[in-house]
Amino acid sequence: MQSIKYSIQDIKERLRNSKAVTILTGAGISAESGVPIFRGKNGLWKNFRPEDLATPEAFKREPGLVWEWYDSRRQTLSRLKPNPGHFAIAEIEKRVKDFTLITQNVDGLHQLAGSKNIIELHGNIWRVRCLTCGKVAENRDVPIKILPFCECGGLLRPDVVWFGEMLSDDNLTRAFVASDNCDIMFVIGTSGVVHPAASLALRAKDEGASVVEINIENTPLTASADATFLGKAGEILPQLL
Ligand code: BV8
Ligand code: ZN
Repeated sequence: MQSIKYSIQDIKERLRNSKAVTILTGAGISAESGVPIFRGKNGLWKNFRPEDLATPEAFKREPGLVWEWYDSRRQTLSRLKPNPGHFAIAEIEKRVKDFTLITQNVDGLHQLAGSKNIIELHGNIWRVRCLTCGKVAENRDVPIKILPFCECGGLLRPDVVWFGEMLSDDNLTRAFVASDNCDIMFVIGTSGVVHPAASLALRAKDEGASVVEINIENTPLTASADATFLGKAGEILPQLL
């Protein structure tokens, strides 16, 4: 496997000599597990785009419709498993002194694959949060009763970050620290359009890290990456071990 300037061997060498490694993943790392990506042909659900439903306004207006979308994603996810790309990332974490995984995904597949130090920038689809008392709890009901309510009687929402919502300060700070202090950052399976996640690779680069992109196509991040490996994450990542 060859990127323009570097071979997998070169990257393996860099990885071996790195003290601090940060990995940023997007929906593409879960594609080979069968999880639909957001911005592909099958990114629509009942002709709705994620940007139409993953918003506080949509939930306020039609909580039932938004919960139907999340319930259908949870039902699909409950039958899916991590793929070799997730497992390779969990293995890299074991071999590196200082490792951080930053994921935009809400599917929980990195945890299932054994990753430990994970920053879930956009939350987790298996957690719910009460709009009244704020209680956050894990909820694995498949299907989930629509509409779901808290013991306090408050309406439950998915504990994810919607468009137009702030990411948690704590997660964002941890993600900035992990981007600023790594020797190498891998950016895997993300279209690089959603901010502030998309800016993390530029931060890492500005702080002197090597940025290695793994994607099946070029993205807005390709121009600033030191190396881009075009191909499936589930096939490329195991070659780094
Ligand atoms: C915020 C959780 C401050 C919910 C998600 C105009 C310009 C710039 C920014 C904005 C703008 N207008 C608004 C904004 C801000 C907005 C934003 O970035 N919008 C974008 C769409 C332009 N961001 C926000 O609102 C964020 N908050 O900014 O707060 C603020 C506050 C108030 C007002 C303004 C700002 C919150 C963003 C979080 C949204 N929540 N998800 C849920 O999942 O239900 S985002 C959603 O997109 C997912 O989390 C997903 O992970 C994420 C990013 O998408 P990707 O992961 O990259 O997935 P995608 O399908 O796009 O790409 C998949 C890639 O994989 C592709 O490149 C494909 O080639 C590749 N691939 C496929 N198969 C493989 C593969 N690669 C390797 N191997 C394979 N096998
Ligand atoms: Zn409550």
